[in-house]
Amino acid sequence: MTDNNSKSNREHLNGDIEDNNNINLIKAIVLSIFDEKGPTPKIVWPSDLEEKAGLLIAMKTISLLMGDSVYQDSQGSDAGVNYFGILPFPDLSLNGLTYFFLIPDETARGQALAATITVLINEDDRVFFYENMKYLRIIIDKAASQIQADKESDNQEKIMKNVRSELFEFTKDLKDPFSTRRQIKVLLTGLDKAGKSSFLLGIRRRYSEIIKSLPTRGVDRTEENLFEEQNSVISLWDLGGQKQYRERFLEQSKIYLYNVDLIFFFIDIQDVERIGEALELFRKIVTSLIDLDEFPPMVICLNKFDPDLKGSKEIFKNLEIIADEIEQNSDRFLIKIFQTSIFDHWSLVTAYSFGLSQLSPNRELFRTQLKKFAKKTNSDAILLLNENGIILSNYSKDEISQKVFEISAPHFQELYRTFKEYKILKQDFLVSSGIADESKKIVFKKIQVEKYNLYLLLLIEKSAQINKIEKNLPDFSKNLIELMHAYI
Ligand SMILES: Nc1nc2c(ncn2[C@@H]2O[C@H](COP(=O)(O)OP(=O)(O)OP(=O)(O)O)[C@@H](O)[C@H]2O)c(=O)[nH]1
Ligand SMILES: [Mg+2]
Repeated sequence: MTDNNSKSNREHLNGDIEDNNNINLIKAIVLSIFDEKGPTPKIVWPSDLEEKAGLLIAMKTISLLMGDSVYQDSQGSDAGVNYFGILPFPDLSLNGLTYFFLIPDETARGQALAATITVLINEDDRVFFYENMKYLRIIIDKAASQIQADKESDNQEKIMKNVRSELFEFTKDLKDPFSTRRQIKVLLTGLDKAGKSSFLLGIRRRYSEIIKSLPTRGVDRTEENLFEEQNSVISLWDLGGQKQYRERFLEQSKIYLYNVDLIFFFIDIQDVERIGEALELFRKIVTSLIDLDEFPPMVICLNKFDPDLKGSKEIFKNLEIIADEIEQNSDRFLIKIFQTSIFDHWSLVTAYSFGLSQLSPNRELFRTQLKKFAKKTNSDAILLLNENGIILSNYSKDEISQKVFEISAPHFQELYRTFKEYKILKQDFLVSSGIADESKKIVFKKIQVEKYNLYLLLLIEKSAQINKIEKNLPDFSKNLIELMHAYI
């Protein structure tokens, strides 16, 4: 960022907005609407943004929203259309945060117009989006709701002007809007012996170390890399649960809980006597978080739910009591409860992946892409996995297919791993002969999305042709490329 640069930019603005230190951060704001002329940049700031650039932004964002099927099927009432995504615009050297929504309009096909609001910054500054997602979402969401509610398109100009001043106001107050890497803090907490450290070893398939592992002293910090190259550093803080460490953690909750992005809380459900103590710790953490005004998503692992306990009535009753208690205490948080065990690798993967996916601002866009692909390939359910078997995104048509999938997917992944290990796999996919009611099959397929090695699991009709998948794969992979760059 040279002085020269900022000067010319200031002239650009023509006194349009107030001068401030971060004037360079937000480069453009565009409201695009799909009208009779196609994707159109309706309200554009700065006013002298190149016409070509405006068009490119409108085309790219709207086409991702509409694809070809999602919008047509929506009939104007698809509640799933409100979502955010981060998209690179390499031709403009910009990165955009886009909100996708529909504007009700009786005269339009499907009774709605597809629309996007895109805020653009230099591609080098993209961490700004990730770091400030929470606030940016509120500002942009509000503007979109106003546009949706407003019958007069004349007011759009005013609404967009407001967004602009709110965004500028917001960036003015930031200490370091130009930091280069997003720092993500993930905590694993719970009583001692709840199984936190074993969970992490299990996820990493370091089973032989589990029996040797000792109680954690203080904090054990490691990093998670979903991909070889990523924009963020994900730090996992495995907090020792013994009394002395627990107390220090609660006393210095500011240090531990400040700016936390995600919490995994572990309860040993076999240790019936200490369940009360575990819940008390949970309540204390929730209170501290509220005091600090931090509301991270929380994943609760009801742990040591080993496969041989699945029939136990007593355990089931306990699980229900714990779930009720947790939900009562945390209505201001996004909470998801999982039953986990180190003897059920998939249970670890599901809980862990759910948590990590909460960190991706593009999770809704990924799901939309999977949904589209599912329609085109007649799939009931799809999972997208990274190289380590972490689930990046999933979609299922209904609960039954999700269940069938949950039961069969892990076996598949295991089979694929084994076959690959022994190099007896000739092609890059595996197909089951028939599962559940024999009318479905599962396809496990390796896909290459630029430098990323990914895996797809699809639950499809037994009669479905594999070439239907092959045919639609290039488009699907192409759409994923840019989302992958911005996954985390
Ligand atoms: N049966 C069963 N045992 C488990 C499971 N997970 C962990 N364990 C055992 O529970 C004990 C404690 O596990 P850790 O992972 O060290 O527990 P922790 O929560 O990290 O404990 P602290 O570091 O002291 O806070 C070990 O003996 C593990 O082998 C599980 O899912 N099922
Ligand atoms: Mg530990």
